[in-house]
Amino acid sequence: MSKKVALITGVTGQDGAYLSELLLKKGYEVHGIKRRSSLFNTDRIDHLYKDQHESNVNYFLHFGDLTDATNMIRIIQEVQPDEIYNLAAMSHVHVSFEMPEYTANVDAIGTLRILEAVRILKMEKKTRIYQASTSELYGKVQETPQSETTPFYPRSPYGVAKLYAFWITKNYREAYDLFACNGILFNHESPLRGETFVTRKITRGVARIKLGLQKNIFMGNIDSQRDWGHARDYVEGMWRILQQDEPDDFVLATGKTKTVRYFIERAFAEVDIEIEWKGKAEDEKGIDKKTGNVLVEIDPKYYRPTEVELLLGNPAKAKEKLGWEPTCTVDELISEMVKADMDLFKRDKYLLDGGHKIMNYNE
Ligand code: NDP
Ligand code: GDR
Repeated sequence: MSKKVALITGVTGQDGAYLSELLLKKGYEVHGIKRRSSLFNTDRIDHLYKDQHESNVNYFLHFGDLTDATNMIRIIQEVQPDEIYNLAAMSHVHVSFEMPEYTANVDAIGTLRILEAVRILKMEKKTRIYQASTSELYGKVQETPQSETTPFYPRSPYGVAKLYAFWITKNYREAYDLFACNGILFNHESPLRGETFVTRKITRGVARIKLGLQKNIFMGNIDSQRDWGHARDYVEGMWRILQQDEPDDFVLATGKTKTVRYFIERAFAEVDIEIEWKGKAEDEKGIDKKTGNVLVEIDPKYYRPTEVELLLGNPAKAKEKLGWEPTCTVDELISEMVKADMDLFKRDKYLLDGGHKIMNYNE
């Protein structure tokens, strides 16, 4: 049997990297779409990339952008994928308030461009499509735990754009018989998580504070609750969604929720620092119990105009139909992320101690 061919948009992101690894292990020929950037932007996948002149190359990168329809059509025509994983997005909820139109163009219309490309190329029977939908669709709490039947109420331009993407995916499935599926994924993290998402911001800050590279971290709403899993588990779920006999939509979640505050406490505990909280609201501070140093402060600039207070998913359908279950607890996730950031920033510490300059990451 010939190799299956997969095309991943957003291949340079956290999930793109884990999914590339998974599909290569499964024997796929994997194609990824990366954006042109003035700096190298393939750090997360460089270990998978082989010189294209070597033999047995099965990983290919193409320049592209979800805002460019002709580029999408051409790449899909050239690659002839059996499976498309549409992971590309302006994925930062807070940033989407600053760039609502761009977010809609990429996250909503970008999804339409891919569906249309498959239709224009008459590849409906050949190509299966995975759409990276999100728990941000639930937004303002209607019920918990949130499942495939919970009503949506998005609370950000990102959530609203992804709502369009969810429905257009479903509509193309029903209208044109496309094998197009939504994975409604709750937050999933890893050492590869982008540095400005809350988990990585915390683990990076904790490591740098422990190593004496930074004094404190500034946070937004530390009482919001998230259902956090590990990205490695979630990309396995994406793949399983596309292996079903019939296209369908699935929630992937752990079924447990924790506050940002809990994440901060546990991350500091990983480096033997115990945090106690003093003050209220914007004046609240996280203090090192032993030294009295202020390690966490609140900066309202990180508050969102409208917040998603509580996410808690019900992954029962995925368990029953896909045989999918998360394998990593939030505490294991925190431990892995803090260890990885300690290793990363020990290099900076080493350079600094040797009298060299390092970049200032104090954001
Ligand atoms: P990342 O932000 O890490 O990666 C996003 C990817 O999309 C990057 O490769 C980025 O490229 C690319 N991208 C952004 N804009 C464009 C564009 N205009 N054209 C082409 N590519 C673009 O996100 P994650 O890996 O965490 O998430 C993957 C997908 O899953 C996203 O769609 C996200 O919205 C969704 N999602 C994520 C969840 C999570 O908890 N991680 C949960 C639910 C859904 P570059 O590297 O150049 O910036
Ligand atoms: P989220 O992730 O918005 O859930 O979207 P993020 O990690 O950005 O925020 C989670 C919660 O933490 C609160 N928070 C802060 N967030 C950030 N980024 N920075 C801070 O300093 C901070 N302080 C508190 C937030 O207000 C929020 O409540 C992620 C993205 O990956 C989306 O693409 C994806 O769809 C959803 O998860 C599911």
